[in-house]
Amino acid sequence: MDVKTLIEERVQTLFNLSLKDCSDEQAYVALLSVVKELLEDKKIIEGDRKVYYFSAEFLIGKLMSNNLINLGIRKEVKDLFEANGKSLAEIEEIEAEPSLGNGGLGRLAACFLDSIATLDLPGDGVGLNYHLGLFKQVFDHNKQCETPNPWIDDHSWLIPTNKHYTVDFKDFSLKSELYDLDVLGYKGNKNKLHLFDIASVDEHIVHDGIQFDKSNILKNLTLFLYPDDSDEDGRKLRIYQQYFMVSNGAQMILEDIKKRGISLTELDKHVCIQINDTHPSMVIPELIRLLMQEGLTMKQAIEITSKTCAYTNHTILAEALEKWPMYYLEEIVPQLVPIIEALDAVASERCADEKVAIIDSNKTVHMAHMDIHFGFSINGVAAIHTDILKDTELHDFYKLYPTHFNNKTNGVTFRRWLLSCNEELTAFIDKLIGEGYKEDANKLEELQKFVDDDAVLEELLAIKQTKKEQLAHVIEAREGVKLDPSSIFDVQVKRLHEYKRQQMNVLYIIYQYLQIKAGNKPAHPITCIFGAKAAPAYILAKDIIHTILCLQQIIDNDPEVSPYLKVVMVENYNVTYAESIIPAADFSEQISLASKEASGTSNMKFMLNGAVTLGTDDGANVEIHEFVGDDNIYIFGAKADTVIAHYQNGDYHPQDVLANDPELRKLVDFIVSDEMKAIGDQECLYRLYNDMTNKDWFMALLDARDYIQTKEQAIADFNDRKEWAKKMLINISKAGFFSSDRTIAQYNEDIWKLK
Ligand code: CRA
Repeated sequence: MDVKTLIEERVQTLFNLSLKDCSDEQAYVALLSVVKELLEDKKIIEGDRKVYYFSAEFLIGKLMSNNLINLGIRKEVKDLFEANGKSLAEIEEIEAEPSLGNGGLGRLAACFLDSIATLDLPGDGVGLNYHLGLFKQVFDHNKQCETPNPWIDDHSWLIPTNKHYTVDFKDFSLKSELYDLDVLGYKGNKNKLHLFDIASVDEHIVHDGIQFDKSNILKNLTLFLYPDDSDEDGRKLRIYQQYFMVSNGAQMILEDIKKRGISLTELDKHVCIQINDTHPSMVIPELIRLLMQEGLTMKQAIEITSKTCAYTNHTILAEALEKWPMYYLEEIVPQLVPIIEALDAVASERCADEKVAIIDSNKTVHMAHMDIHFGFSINGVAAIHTDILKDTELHDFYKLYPTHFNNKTNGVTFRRWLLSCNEELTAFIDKLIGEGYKEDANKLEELQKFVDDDAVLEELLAIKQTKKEQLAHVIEAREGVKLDPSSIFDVQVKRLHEYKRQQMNVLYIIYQYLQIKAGNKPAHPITCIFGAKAAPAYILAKDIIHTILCLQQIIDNDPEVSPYLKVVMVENYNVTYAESIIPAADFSEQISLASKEASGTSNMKFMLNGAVTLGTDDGANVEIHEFVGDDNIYIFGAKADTVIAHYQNGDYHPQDVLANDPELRKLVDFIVSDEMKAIGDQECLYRLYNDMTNKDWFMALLDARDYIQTKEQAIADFNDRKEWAKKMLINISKAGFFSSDRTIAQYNEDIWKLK
């Protein structure tokens, strides 16, 4: 039966209505039930060897659109709805977005699953089924507040399974429940994302935003992703979560191996476990423990585990390289302690230097160190990041295991970040070069032959304009803010963190505001769009949000300024929001302090959608720069080696910068000006001001001057529409390398070696 008839009949059976007469909600429910069945019928990708991607985060986003694309039926379904007076886009809106991730790392995991299936490789995800996700952001009095983000209802994509495992903690045991999601490859077969849960989780214990009793593990284990770990109970809960995830995953893997009649001594020939950052690191001692329970010696178990596990590092920020006090582990998972001690002993035989110890002299366990000593591969996520790991951050490990280090520059799935979110651009590319690029993204290069074709350049500009108008509608409906789609859409969307330097963008806005007040209008009106969540306990990040929202208000209320400058920070930025913001961007803000952004992935999505990068020589910006050349990107700021030297010498002082640049001082002073204090919270504003002028750990003032000048240049260049359209075209044509299909092919070639 064809899909149209299936959907029509389903509406009839479920609601006794015709498609024309049913509501959008009913249409969604019927569509979901049909699509789930179509997925169920798909073959599971099989192979003798399989990868398991262990990750605390899978920021999957809404799934309907992508499933329709990968099933190859989106057009049919769209036409069917249209013929019945409905809009597929509006129906897709109904789906709740799971917020099972923070940012790049979680979204990367989701892109990877899509590409693994698309390349027809056997590979499943292993994670947790957080009921309330990260949190939902709401703004109140220009401040971020956190509320729960429930997403599981009667109409979710989760498939209950009958699988259960027992996970032992020191004082109690938990029985897990496993839910699966089908992950379908593009026009292909499927893998699974396994999300573990427990039945006793109780959403009613949450009160006053996202507060809950962090010690009540039976009721809270899978409530939230990364519950606030600013206190000890929060940190311990994280260990409970992490161990629960990896123990379930390891048990599932071993069960499968035994079922296949494979000897556990051959595990490494059939399984590869990719450890996504340090959150799943306990899988190493857990796997060793389980193998020993099955009768292997410790020596054998260590050797096999080491040949099975591979680790990806996503950051050099110390705060994210997890270290746990040994007494936490003794209190929660004492069964792992003797194993970790044994691993530490083996490691110190290989090298006695405390710098590479698993357990340091304070009895703190360094999770990343365990991964590196007892994994067969360690990779960074962009060329410059991997170089910094080898040369600086992990240099001592690199000396020990030079052949284990490798780079895998991140990528993004074009199914979501082009085909699904930008139908107009997709259709235009199809017309120009055919559809081959959908299977081989490098074919986007063929677009280059149109670089002097006026009609093509004009159409590109027209598509961008359409996407800007669509975004303006979305933002007006959701935020009540009216944007001018003929202004430049300058976008910085990513987690709020000092190293990403949203505060430097704030200085630019103040600069432009003061210029306009002084009668100097910008070369072109500009709209600065922000989207970012701050970690609930990250005070300074929340202060930056507060500052942005206050500036937004001041500018909105100033008729002298608002025709030329507009600021909007969207509430609850998430994958769905990104899907309408990114296609509409003119400028892509990638302004992290060089050396600190391991890769970045929104930079790739923006480029693919024809935005031009304004960025530092950091993360994957470096590679983007190499691909597009100097003329099609705006690079500014201190280079990574200069920054690293500043940290090593301790010779960066924001006061020195301010002493030499009185104009810059005026910009910073504006944060605590009367205008700002009249509407803002003085404590927040002063905290940010004091930090920026006295500490400025991520050196926003160091690059601010160069940043402002570079952005002014970009604004001026924007006015030459034809030249700008060429930059857009070149960016799109060079984006092929940043497909996650390429990244995954490289993981497979060098690390996983499936098929
Ligand atoms: N924050 C890096 O900072 C990178 C992603 C995915 C991050 C990004 O630059 O693109 O990982 N690191 O590799 C991270 O989460 C714990 O470290 C990120 O998302």
